[in-house]
Amino acid sequence: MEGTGRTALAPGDRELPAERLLDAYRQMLTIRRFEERALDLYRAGEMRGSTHPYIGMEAVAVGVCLALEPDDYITSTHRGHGHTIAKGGDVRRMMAELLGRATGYSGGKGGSMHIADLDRKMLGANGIVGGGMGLATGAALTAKLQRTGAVAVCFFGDGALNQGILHEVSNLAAIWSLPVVFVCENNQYAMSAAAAWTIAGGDPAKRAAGYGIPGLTVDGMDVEAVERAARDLVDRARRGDGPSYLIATTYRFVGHHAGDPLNYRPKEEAEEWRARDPIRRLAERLLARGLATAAELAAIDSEVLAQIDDAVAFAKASPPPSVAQLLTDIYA
Ligand SMILES: Cc1ncc(C[n+]2csc(CCOP(=O)(O)OP(=O)(O)O)c2C)c(N)n1
Ligand SMILES: [Mg+2]
Repeated sequence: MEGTGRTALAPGDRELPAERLLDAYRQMLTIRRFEERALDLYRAGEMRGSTHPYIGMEAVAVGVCLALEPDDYITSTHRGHGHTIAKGGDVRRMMAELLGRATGYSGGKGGSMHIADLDRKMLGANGIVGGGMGLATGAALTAKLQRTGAVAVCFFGDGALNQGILHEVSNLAAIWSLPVVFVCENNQYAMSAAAAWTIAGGDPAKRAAGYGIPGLTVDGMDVEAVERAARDLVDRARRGDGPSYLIATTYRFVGHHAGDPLNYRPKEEAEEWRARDPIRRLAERLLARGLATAAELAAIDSEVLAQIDDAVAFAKASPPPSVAQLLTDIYA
């Protein structure tokens, strides 16, 4: 797998068992419904601070996390809800954090971009573009020195591809052969800047060659393809063969953040990507392969909606942080 290239596997190779695919479907739907509800709450004025929805990109977080073990680390971005849910995070505590309640992941004082779940080795969303890169590489160094066998995955966006720290960590991870996979979610835009205007050298996977590590590009709208590509790279890292790049080609169906007027990209482009909706695509495959019935998928949808309702009710019933908590957990 040295050098760069596209994932060579044909669909149908190394298929996941039905129950894991159904789990993937449920998780992607949980992310979608969580984000839709967060947008509703924002528009209703019930949420202070903005949020960056992961709608459209669900197959990336879920596909990669399907290839991970519970003790593997992930680092996240400002668009972190999908990563947290895919790593097994608690939607009640997430929703409580968004609504500024004391039961939230950061005691209700951090909001959307300050959600971490150390028990699940989810090392945190991050408001700093590229901010997870050093953390993931450090976690990989820890795993290597302590010989735990864990792998770290660093999720980041196409905008973060051009942050200087990526060069530093790629070089360090390569010379020390660290177990880290750098997963770029290339959703074509960094805020309103199109990736095509900002990324030099064309295919970003080729950049991996500069460090002598593999760089793959995968269809980020296909959860099975993402899982297969991620598994190859994660297994390789776990064997001690070092870091790699995975560039997942994807799209956010909605604005950069909840208040984005979305006036910078063609409607037709968005429609083309919507036609590749990763959740509908998996549903169609499950039905076509006889792995689920329409009624079973509808039941999952209802269960997911009930879970989100429950999370909102939990959050709304929780108190805001108390005055006594005002000066706890802060560093400045
Ligand atoms: C170091 C830094 N620079 C700039 C910003 C402002 N900012 C927030 S999100 C964003 C775009 C990030 O784009 P990308 O990495 O492609 O992720 P996406 O939003 O598309 O998921 C920018 C420039 C920031 N938060 N941190
Ligand atoms: Mg982007």
